Amino acid sequence: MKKCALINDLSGFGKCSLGVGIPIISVLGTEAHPMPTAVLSAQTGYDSYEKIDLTDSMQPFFSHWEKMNVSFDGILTGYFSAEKQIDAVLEFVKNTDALLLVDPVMGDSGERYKGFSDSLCIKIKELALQADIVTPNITELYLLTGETDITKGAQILLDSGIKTVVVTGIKQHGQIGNAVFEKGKCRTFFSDYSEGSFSGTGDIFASVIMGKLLAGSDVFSAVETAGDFISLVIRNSNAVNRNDGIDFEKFLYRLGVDEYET
Ligand code: PXL
Repeated sequence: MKKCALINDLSGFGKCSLGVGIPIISVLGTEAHPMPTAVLSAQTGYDSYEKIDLTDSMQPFFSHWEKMNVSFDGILTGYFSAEKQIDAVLEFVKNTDALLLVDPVMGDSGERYKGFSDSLCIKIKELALQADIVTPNITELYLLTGETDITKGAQILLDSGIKTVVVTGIKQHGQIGNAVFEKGKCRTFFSDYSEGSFSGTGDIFASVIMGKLLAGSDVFSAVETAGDFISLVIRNSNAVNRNDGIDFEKFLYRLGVDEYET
């Protein structure tokens, strides 16, 4: 089977990060290998949370993976809480030809998440510039490029050498779009929009894209599937608190690969 390293936190509540990445990559037919950046009682959007930081474990964990002689087809990164974590990842990705998808988790709805200092955002940008694909929302695109114009912001990232830029959460005419930019190409895929913004949708989006790409899809159909999946799940979720996340579990089977022999 193909292998994907998932570098992200594990949050007890808030259905996000590894909590969504592992099942989604798995249901799409790839082995998920988690490298936790932190363990939290709940994601940071809640009023309070407890956190165990795993910064100092990451480099030894990567070294151990190297000793095990494992190699990865994909590497998906998400939430980081310290610059040193990203230094460990930069070292790890140096010696791999895996597909690198960096979800530059920094903020949403015009605001940075708690704890995202200027220096952490600069380090996240350094990692993003090594990626094959990045999936910023509009807030993160601005934090990466200083641009509020989506096309101009995406172009800056393409010009820095990133092959594919997927800008998420573009609201237009009552729909929500995700725009794929590659050199000389731009296609936006719209899905039905339900009011609100929910924990973990960015993580679900990036995980579906990685899983679909490793299963052989092109990036355009991967983005279309990811957007339609999130739209379907939100319409069928009963979220009272945005921090709780959405009920992706009920629809995981829709992503499933059904071509295996029984
Ligand atoms: O879904 C993004 C995310 C991931 N991990 C943690 C977070 C957030 C957003 O707030 O707090 C811990």
